[in-house]
Amino acid sequence: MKEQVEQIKQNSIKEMEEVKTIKELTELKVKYLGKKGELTTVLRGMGKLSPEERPIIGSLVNSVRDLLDEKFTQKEKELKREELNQRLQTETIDITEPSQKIELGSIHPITQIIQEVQDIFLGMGYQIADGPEVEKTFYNFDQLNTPPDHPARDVQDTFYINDDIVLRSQTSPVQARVMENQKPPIKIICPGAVYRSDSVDATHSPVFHQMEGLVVDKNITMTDLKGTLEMFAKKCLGEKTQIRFRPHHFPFTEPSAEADVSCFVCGGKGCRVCKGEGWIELLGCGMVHPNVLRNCGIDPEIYSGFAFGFGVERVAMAKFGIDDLRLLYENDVRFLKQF
Ligand code: 2NM
Repeated sequence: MKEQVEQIKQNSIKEMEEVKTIKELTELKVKYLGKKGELTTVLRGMGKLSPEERPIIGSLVNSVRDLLDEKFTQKEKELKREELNQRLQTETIDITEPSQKIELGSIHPITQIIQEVQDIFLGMGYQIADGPEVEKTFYNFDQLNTPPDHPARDVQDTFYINDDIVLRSQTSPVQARVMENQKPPIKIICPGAVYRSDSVDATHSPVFHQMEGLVVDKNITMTDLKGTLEMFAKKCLGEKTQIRFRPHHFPFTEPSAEADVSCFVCGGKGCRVCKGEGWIELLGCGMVHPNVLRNCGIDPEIYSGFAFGFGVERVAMAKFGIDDLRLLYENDVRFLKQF
């Protein structure tokens, strides 16, 4: 029996040396040390031995098993290290390979117009101001000389959070806040989202974008307003563009006007874009109402100012020849790719 155990030891060590994979090694371990393995079988047969032989063979089997256990563990470590080396050899990452192409999008037409208008006014020394879209009714209306019974304050037209808070219906509350906090001279433009309770159609959306401008200083007159807006129209729509002013009414300006520009597509002859008119309505404007200045802590006896505002979507639609406002919000790549 002693020889049998020796033999098992020799054989298993020899076979272990030839093993190439973890799987083969596991199989070999079962063959010798498993429940029905060769060494276990020897232990089972010990009953036939004499009481003198039993402890000798027993301790021999145990020592062989310990040895084999250790050798199996060691071999397993070796095989794992080899497998890792193999993988490092074959699976190296080639950092010179071109990376996956990331498709670049384009700047949204609304953002393009905002950036373009910003550039023009930054070039004329204006600063960009912004403020909350969820605004106090006080700044959206009262400060802007829009009394409580004014139709613009109707719940039909404005989104009220409660009596004191609205979704701003214009960006002018930003300007009221600047006038409260800054001493003239003030030269700012305020781009941003505004909210009105309108149903969606080809020319209306409950959310759209406005760009408003404000200048307050000593001796600001209507001439400054007209010169500034003419300059803006030419830079934005082309040097040949003409501008005309029609009287209008806004609560926050006096006098007030609307300005049209000669059609930049047909030059005034009449076409699809200007609907045969030769002129396109561009913006609203006026001299800041003395009440507004006073409300915001500016003395109208010393200072005067002009303001203007227009819808960014309308300008984008005219400039890019887009005939339905809804296209601007659908984020259809086939549409956005065209600009
Ligand atoms: C417009 C038209 C006319 C305007 C007025 C003011 C302020 F704050 F000075 F009173 N901000 N914006 C204004 C004037 C806006 O948008 C069509």
